[in-house]
Amino acid sequence: MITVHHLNHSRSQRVLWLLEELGVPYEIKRYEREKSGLAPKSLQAVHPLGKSPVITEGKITLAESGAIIEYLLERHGGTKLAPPRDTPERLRYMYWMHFAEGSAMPPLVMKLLFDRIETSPMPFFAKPIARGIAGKVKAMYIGPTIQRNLDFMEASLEDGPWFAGRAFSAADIQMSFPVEAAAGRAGLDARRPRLMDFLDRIHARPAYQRALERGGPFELMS
Ligand SMILES: N[C@@H](CCC(=O)N[C@@H](CS)C(=O)NCC(=O)O)C(=O)O
Repeated sequence: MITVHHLNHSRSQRVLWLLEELGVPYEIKRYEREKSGLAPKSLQAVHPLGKSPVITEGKITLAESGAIIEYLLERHGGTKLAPPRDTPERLRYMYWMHFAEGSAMPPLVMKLLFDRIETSPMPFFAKPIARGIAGKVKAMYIGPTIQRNLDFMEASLEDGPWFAGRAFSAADIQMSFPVEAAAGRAGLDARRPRLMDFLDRIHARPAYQRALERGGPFELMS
């Protein structure tokens, strides 16, 4: 049996969704974020990095959502949710599978952290310095990088309704997290209609809704 070590409001929602799309049975072990937003220490007993998602199946323990998705497709997916090898769609699929965590998420996580620096309580004399530095990093690097990524993602959906092209694939599941995060905390809105339509279409999928029912509330931190 597959166990998904599921942290509330987190990337492990994608794994639940994938398993629902595949129709593969699984159980959930739940972990609640601490006040700080960090995962509880108990997750480190499952995997040394203590991040979610992690899955266990028999003797296998696997972290990192991209690796988990590839593993689950190889072992339980058959030919589902990945375009055939040696096709242009497969190359697009690979690209977006890696882009999600390699390029899209880092500036979105940086934005979350630097936004917090700006609003965190601190001694009055430190405030202008901390806010000044945070504002500069956001203006020089984080904001423009997020906007360029979003423009690129929006343009790529011109070639097909899904990230790998005409067919829905696991790349859409992997890309859902940065798109949801950008809508939640980085200004993604109706000015990028293809990405907003992507969100509407994934939210309407029965497997997405089943995963929400099993996983519980899913709101990305701001
Ligand atoms: N690149 C990793 C990122 C894992 C990660 O940072 N997960 C977050 C949840 S969205 C987490 O566990 N945060 C709590 C913490 O860092 O303590 C993946 O895709 O699995």
